[in-house]
Amino acid sequence: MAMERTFIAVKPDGVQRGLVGAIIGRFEAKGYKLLALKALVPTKELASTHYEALSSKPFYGGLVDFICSGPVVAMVWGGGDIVKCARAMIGETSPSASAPGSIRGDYGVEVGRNVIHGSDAVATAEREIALWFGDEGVMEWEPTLNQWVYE
Ligand code: DAT
Ligand code: MG
Repeated sequence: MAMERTFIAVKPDGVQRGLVGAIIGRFEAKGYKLLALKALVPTKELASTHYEALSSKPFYGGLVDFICSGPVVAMVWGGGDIVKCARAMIGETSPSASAPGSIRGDYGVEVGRNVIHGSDAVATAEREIALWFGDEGVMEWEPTLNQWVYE
């Protein structure tokens, strides 16, 4: 099983709605390890760089404004196959297409208020971790309960 890192962010709607604790709880309960966490109101530069692959989309401007509209909780989580598995925990891009039990399926209604971001591939995750955390440092540590999560 590949040990990976992924970038997760609770978007301004998730923070405003008081979902930070519930979302962190899901990743903790799954058995993943928290490697970095901070709260910030993203600058326009950070948000537009984060979403630059979508810059030709008609919703890009509104998306960037939304991400800058309030506090975001940015995190790095680590674990076995975490990039793909975190995306499954998050659900589909649209909450209305997301299964109940997934984060977007349980907490969201509209695509433009879908509560959470998760990296879509290992290379994207490393790019996003560098963009959001840079030289601030992301922890490396071995949880003492790893032996009860991994064989
Ligand atoms: P995801 O967040 O599932 O990786 P994405 O990378 O395709 O989805 O898009 C980034 C964000 O842009 C998404 O979380 C919400 C917004 N978005 C995507 N498609 C949209 C659409 N058709 N209308 C409005 N916002 C959209
Ligand atoms: Mg994406």
